[in-house]
Amino acid sequence: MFSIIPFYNLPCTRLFIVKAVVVTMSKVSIIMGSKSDLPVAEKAMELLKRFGISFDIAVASAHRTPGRVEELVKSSGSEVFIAIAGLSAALPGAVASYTVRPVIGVPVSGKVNMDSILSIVQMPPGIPVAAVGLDRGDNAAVLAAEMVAINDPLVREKLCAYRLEQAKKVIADSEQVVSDVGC
Ligand code: RP5
Repeated sequence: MFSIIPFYNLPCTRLFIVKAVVVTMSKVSIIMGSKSDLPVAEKAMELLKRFGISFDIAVASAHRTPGRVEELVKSSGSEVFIAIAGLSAALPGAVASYTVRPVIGVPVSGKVNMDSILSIVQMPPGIPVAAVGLDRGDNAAVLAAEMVAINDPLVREKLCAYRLEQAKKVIADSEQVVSDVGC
C-alpha cells in the first residue's frame, strides 16, 4: 500500500514523498510478547503449515514496545491475529485495540499460571479476545483455521481431515487399551 504525503508545500514548488507502507499479506499474524514464547508459537506454526495457511511471526511486547505492536497490527493484512504472552499478558488485548479483526490470545505458563489466563479472558466489554488454554498454540491455530475456512474451502477440507484423524486415533487408542487390559 502506498500513501502520498505532502512534504513541502510552497506556491510554485510542490514536493511529495511517497511513503511505502509495507503490508504483510499472510492469512494469520502471530505476535509473541517475547522470544521465550517461541515453543508455544511453534505449536501454532506446525498446524498452520499442515492446513496450508500462510502466516508471519514477530516479537513485540505490549509493555516494552507498545509502538511496535501498533505498527505491526496496522501494517498487517492478515485475517486473524494470534497473540501469545505470559505474565501480565496485555499483548492480545493491545493487539485487539488496534483492529476489528479477530484476535486469539494464548496465555503462556509460568510460575503463576492464572495471571496470563485472566489477563486474556477478562477483557473489558467491547474489545473481546478469544482465549485458548494455557500454552495451547495448537488450539489457537485450529481456531484461526476455522476463521480462515469460512471463505476458504480448501482449509475447510483440511480441518475436516484433521477431525477425522483425531477420531480414528481415539478408536485406535481404545482398541489398544482393551487389548492391553485383555478383557
Ligand atoms: C511476557 O513476559 C512474555 O510474553 C513472556 O511470556 C513473559 C516473559 O518474558 P521474557 O522475560 O522471557 O522476555 O511479556
